Amino acid sequence: MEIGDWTATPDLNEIYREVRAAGLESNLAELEAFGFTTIPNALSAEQVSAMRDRILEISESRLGKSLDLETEADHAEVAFIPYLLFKDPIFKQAVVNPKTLPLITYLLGRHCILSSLGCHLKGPGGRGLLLHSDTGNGAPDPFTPYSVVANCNYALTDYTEAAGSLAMVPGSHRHFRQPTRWESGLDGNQRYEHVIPIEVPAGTAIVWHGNTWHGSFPRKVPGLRVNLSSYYCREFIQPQEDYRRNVPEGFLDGETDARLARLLGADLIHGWTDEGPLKLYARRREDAAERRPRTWQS
Ligand SMILES: O=C(O)CCC(=O)C(=O)O
Ligand SMILES: [Fe+2]
Repeated sequence: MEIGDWTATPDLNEIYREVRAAGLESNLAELEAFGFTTIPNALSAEQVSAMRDRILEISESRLGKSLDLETEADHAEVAFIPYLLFKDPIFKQAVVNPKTLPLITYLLGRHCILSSLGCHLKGPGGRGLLLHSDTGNGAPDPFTPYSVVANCNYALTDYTEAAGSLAMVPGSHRHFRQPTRWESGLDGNQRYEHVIPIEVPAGTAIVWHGNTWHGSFPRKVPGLRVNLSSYYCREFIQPQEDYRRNVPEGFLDGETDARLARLLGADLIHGWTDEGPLKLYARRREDAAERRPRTWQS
């Protein structure tokens, strides 16, 4: 049908027309029905190899060791390589890709923002990345039917289950909760019965609703699985006023506990740059274990 300028759906009319014009209407149907969709050739072969090479260079310097895409055996498990956007102009192309952005805009609205751009670099071994919903990263159950976060995962190496591909649970965006620990396994007798591997060639993008349960399989062969995770969120997740970077010197003097500091963002994890999130998570756990009040990050 022709989409009019209907007053009941003012944003949606235009966003839907953009989805249709980009040839993504069946992807939108898949997203609605199953909570995810795959877009073949979202990146060209040149874009894939340029992004992958750059990520490998950045990872080598970050991890302090040399890495081999084809034969790597030492780098086990998953390392998150954060904060890629400003590392090379090529990464802009992933974030504003006309083959994926209309679907992200459909899920999160026109004023959505980039939340992070990183790589889950995976070598052989380990448990993989257990099933989870990205919405649950800060939101309690039950989740909302609409997406508050959404992900676009680019395969920069071929995805097969043995190579450590993305894992999905079709339809799980309608569970409105995180998987339990009995529902989150990927391997051996811990494997969740409804999980499927997303087996696609490099250059494919996989876009999913923030609620959808996903993870990635352990890699069973030598070499590296490289992805690029372009992760977006709705604008309202941001505080309205920016306190965190603007607390005046001395403002918290005399506060006897950390509550006010925390309200102003003292122990927020989001907002990381090159250091990535892991140290911040570890410090928050330590503070909780020792019941140590933290007044501001140093
Ligand atoms: O390893 C993967 O590709 C999955 C990464 C993931 O869970 C995410 O980007 O939210
Ligand atoms: Fe995730």
